[in-house]
Amino acid sequence: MSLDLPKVYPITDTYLSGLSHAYQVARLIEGGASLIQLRDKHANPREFYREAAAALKVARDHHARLIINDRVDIALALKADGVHLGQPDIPAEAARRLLGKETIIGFSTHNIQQAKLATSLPVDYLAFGPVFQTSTKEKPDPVTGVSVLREVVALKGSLPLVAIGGITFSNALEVLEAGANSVAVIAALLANPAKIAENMSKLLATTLTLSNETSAS
Ligand code: TZP
Ligand code: MG
Repeated sequence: MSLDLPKVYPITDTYLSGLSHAYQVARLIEGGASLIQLRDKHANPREFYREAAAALKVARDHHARLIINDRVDIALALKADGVHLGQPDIPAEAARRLLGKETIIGFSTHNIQQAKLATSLPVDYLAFGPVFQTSTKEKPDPVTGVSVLREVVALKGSLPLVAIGGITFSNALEVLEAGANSVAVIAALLANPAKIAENMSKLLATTLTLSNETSAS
């Protein structure tokens, strides 16, 4: 069955927020998040494992799902809800063999060709971007804009699609109206660490104004 993605898919960032993954997860859940990705490009595997274990406990206590960025080993060891793979990570087929069919696998794509190839992979959702300019990712791929996102919407078939990169309160609706099933967001939710729950709930509320026609697709 196709994965039912929430309209807003927050991703943690300890550098930007200055907060532990577990604390960010708690605040995001307080704001209404039900699916959260843990992303850490700086911690070593041992630290990331320890932080992810603590964050997973918070998520489990609140029936939210946690996806681990990059690290299939950590997702497997902790029995997390899923893993998010990038282009340089281990192949989706290998991750699927290790994790089994129930675990969510997401896959990042940055251009039309990658998105096309990804439609035949054993993954549960595609991420596409950066749709807009982002300062959060080091060495991001070129900005795609909403028009290329629309082309991906047209080719992806029934695979759920997450738009990522520079998504804010001002452009989230445009991206969802273009046909993305969800928006993955870092800076707009975490840059003000005192307002994570508030911003999460505001962004979710923004997406509720989507027309039924768009949100049913
Ligand atoms: N992949 C493409 S853009 C991006 C990632 C991880 C960063 C998104 O962060 P922000 O702050 O929402 O632009
Ligand atoms: Mg990655």
